Amino acid sequence: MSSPLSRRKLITTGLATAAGVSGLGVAAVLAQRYGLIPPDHGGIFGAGETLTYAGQRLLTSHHSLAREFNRSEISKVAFVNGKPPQNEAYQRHVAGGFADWRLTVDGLVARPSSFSLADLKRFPARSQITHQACEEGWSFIAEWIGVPLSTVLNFVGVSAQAKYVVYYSLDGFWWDSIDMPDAWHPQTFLAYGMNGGELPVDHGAPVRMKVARQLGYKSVKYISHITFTDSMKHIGDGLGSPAPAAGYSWYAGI
Ligand SMILES: Nc1nc2c(c(=O)[nH]1)N[C@H]1C(S)=C(S)[C@@H](COP(=O)(O)O)O[C@H]1N2
Ligand SMILES: [Mo]
Repeated sequence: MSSPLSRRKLITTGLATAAGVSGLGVAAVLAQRYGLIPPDHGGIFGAGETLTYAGQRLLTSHHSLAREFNRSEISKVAFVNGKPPQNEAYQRHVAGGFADWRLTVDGLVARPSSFSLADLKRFPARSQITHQACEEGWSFIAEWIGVPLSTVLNFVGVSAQAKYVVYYSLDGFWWDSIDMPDAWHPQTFLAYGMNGGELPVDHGAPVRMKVARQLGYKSVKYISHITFTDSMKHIGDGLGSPAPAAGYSWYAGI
């Protein structure tokens, strides 16, 4: 077995060669060998997306943490992107304090489940004070309180075949997906609290995904359904997220 260092060097050289000398096709071959093809690998930017994603996954630890801050560093103003769901169902949830809201978890799991907000709050709570950055250029630091997605993964018994977690907003429009390393990552949360209080409606009440190591658009608000799959082919347009169609990457690591 080669040492991690030489393997890393080999991979670095391989990726550099792929990018610079022999064209991006080699990167795809390398990524294919390691099973690191992102869902948005097609099209004119696809080779670049594959290079970024495979490079990240091969060269950086799956467990490296996003920086955490002190309470005194929490931003005075937390920006908001997008509007709460405009449908009547959501208005009813808000009026009823989310008592009837449920999070459905299905797909490649041993125990498909449905959680109320109270169910989620019975799991051990965790918090993180991290930076949220939007692709539009603004960012803020906030405290997010919730249950690590890994806790739910263990509870539902996610299958070894699962490659992606797909999550949907109850606005019926926003959705996204992440790979299993980010799903198991200790800073990937189902967040139901913010800055010491309940998660505000503007920030995704009752529950949002919080993916600390990727851009804000991966942190979908108003989550109501999570599913596990081994392929993105038949989900949405097959690209893993609405982001690629809008010119952004599926893998938005920061
Ligand atoms: N359901 C839903 N989720 C969403 C959005 C949205 O408009 N609707 N905006 C996304 C984008 S682009 C960003 S940057 C963050 C912003 O989160 P915030 O409004 O809590 O700052 O949420 C993401 N999740
Ligand atoms: Mo964003």
